[in-house]
Amino acid sequence: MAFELPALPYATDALEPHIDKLTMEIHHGKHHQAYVDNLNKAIAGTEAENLKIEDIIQNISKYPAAVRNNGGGHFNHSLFWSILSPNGGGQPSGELASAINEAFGSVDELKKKVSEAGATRFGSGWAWLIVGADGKLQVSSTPNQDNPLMDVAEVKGTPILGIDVWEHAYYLKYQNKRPAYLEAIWNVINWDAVADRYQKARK
Ligand code: MN3
Repeated sequence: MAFELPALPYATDALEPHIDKLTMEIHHGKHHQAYVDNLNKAIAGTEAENLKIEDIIQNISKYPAAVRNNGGGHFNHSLFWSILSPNGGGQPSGELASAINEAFGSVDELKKKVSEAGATRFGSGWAWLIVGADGKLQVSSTPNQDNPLMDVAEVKGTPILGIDVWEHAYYLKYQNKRPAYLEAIWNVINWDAVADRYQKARK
């Protein structure tokens, strides 16, 4: 069974002005589609065709680079679309808010740490908020299309929020100003979706 591009849960112009329509069209329709297509090509005729993407990701060291790059790309972007929303922004609540306050002192401090992780990632990659093996929240970043669920990750955990800092995620609107993109994106973060992933990661 081949992997498929998930539909966006909102229109491509819904995240304007923070993320522009053309960026969303190309990012979802071309970049993510290419990761899906190339992942399917890379696993064609192998037993990985019958696995869930999470199962492949967690054992990524057993696979060739094409599966790591494109499987990571598919997993990461699927997560990314799901934690953005035109009704996003604001503040997290409930248990997630308590956990953030405990780990970072405040939501503002968490945002600062994630933005810093993204801004200082040289080249292409991702900034993450993860639930570690100890159940605690942590900020990390990964290069290329790696992620914290991979067995090769330097800092391992279950990602509950991920921010794409590849130039294709922001260049049309923000050009070289990655920090401006990282500031704006908090206006469209879907904290309910992040809280949902937090609850699942803790089980
Ligand atoms: Mn991307």
